[in-house]
Amino acid sequence: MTSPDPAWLPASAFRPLGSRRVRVVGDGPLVTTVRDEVAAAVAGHGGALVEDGPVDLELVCAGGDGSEAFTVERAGTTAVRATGGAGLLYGFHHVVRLGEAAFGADFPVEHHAPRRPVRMLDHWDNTEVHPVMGQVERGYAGDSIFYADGRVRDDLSRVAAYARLLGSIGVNRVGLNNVNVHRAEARLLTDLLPDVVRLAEVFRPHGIRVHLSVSFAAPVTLGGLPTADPLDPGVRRWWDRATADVYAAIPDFGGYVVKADSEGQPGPFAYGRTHADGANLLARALAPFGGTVFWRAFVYDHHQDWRDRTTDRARAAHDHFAPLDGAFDPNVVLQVKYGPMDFQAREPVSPVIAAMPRTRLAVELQVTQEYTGQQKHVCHLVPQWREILRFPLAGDAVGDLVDGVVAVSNVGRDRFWTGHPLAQANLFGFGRLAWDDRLAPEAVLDEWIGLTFDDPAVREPLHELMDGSWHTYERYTAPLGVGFMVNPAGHYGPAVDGYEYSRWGTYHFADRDGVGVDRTRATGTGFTGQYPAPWRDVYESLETCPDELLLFFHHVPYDHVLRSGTTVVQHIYDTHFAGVEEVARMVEVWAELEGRVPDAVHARVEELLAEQLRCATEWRDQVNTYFFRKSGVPDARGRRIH
Ligand code: GCV
Repeated sequence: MTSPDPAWLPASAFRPLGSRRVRVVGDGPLVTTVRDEVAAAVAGHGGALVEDGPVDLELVCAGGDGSEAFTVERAGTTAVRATGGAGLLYGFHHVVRLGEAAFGADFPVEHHAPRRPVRMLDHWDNTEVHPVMGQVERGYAGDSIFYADGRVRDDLSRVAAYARLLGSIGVNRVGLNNVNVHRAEARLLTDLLPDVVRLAEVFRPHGIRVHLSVSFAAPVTLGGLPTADPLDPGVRRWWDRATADVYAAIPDFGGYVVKADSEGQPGPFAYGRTHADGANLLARALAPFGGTVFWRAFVYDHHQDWRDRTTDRARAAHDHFAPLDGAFDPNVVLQVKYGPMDFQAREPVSPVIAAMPRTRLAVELQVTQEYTGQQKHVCHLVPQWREILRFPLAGDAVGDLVDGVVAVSNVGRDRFWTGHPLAQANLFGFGRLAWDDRLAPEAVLDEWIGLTFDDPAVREPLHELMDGSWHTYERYTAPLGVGFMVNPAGHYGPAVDGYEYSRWGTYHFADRDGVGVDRTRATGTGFTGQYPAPWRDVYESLETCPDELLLFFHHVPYDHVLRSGTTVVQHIYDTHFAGVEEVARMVEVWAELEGRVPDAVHARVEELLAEQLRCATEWRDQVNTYFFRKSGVPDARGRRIH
């Protein structure tokens, strides 16, 4: 096969509509986008965008009410109907995804609507390269597609392709800069605003509103005021004015994203104020314009003393935020990481999501694979997100308790956009699940494969390679939910004790007798008490705690017998051997795909799988050796441990 375009389009590469005749009815900017999309999809394939006469596909927008819903049916003609431009756009992309199935047998009217209004990607992009965090913090796909040399790039063609992709999967908000806001990036709010206007223009035609991450200290650092106290009238005036200026330039600006009092970022605590005081300050500046503040709940003590077993980082978000339920303005969305720690391959769902019924919430996922192989490893995360979003936390599932799903994006200027070409499936799958978390992960992956590769014979091997890859990753890394064990420097590769005596609050407490963190109410940090019934008791008890989370909640001896019937230490050995074998099998499966996928894609994935196998082997050997040395317990099957 020939090499792909150097800028290989992300998934859903807009399959053409072939020789179909299509009519688009309606007015408005997003209807214009649909017309442009249709024109591009039929051009050169014998199809046509027509005004009259018989058609194969009719796309009708009956109004301009902002609705994102649409209906689709087929009775001789395929018809998509919406009352808002966004609905029509989503309906059009739905038909593209259906492909031939949209034009086969007749089918009755189907109603489609997103399950929640907020579907957002946050970019941790810096406008310039920072010595410690690079240009994209936790970015594994090259430089930022937005910025170069401290400003927005002149050539935004990649951003245009990206916006188109996001529109096609239903993402409707984008955060344009890193939540860690440094001096340079803070200026996006003020003198770099004309640059932000250009980005907003590129996203707007795809139904996407842009957001800026702002520094809580901006009134001081940008405005020269003596304080950023949220109750100070001068501070309030500063935010009101800055916000009005943004809306004068970008009338559909989405609002702010704020990381406050977290990992060194400034916040209301410095003034003895609460996070509700801080969030409401910004919310009130945004409210007259219909803007929203996304206030992150990732607040914890990052200068912890490892000797102190009573401080538990997992407790922090709930301790800080649950007492504030009901105190936030209606245009505040509290953005909560899915787990109580930090985007690990396995964590329980954050109890904050059940604790704040009077607060608008969004759950935050990580598409960028910081702790899941950094886009060097195949780790298809859609099954994890599905599990999180459908987890029955408080009667209702997590997805039903939140207004929004937010994720950290994984794209950059890499030839394949996501470093690992198969990591595009995570980006695509995020959008699809954010739209409807009841979709089956295999079905979502199947859509991605169909939209991305030409040869139908790749489907089965790709499913074999990707469907279970999150579990594979989990098997060869930190065991039984204990988390971390990564290199502190970059979070890639094993360092079992890397974080053990650090200030970050991420410990496993392994000694000669056992391992795990006691978070019970009876003898530990009491974290289990933050959960509603039944989870507070399910997690509290050794008998009922699920195996995969055992070491997150309990410190147990190595010979503790899991619900699966095997001991903890034997489970560690078994899963680590199995994980590496599974990666070796991935290498074989991929080898069979040579010639069936574009050569450059094949070469890149082949190279990365070799690295995944090397790294998984290193994980296996370090973890197994570590626990063998600590416990002195040999592998029951006599395999080689170093
Ligand atoms: C952007 C983790 C990451 C940081 C990230 C932080 C956050 O700690 O390592 O890179 O900061 O989470 O979510 O704010």
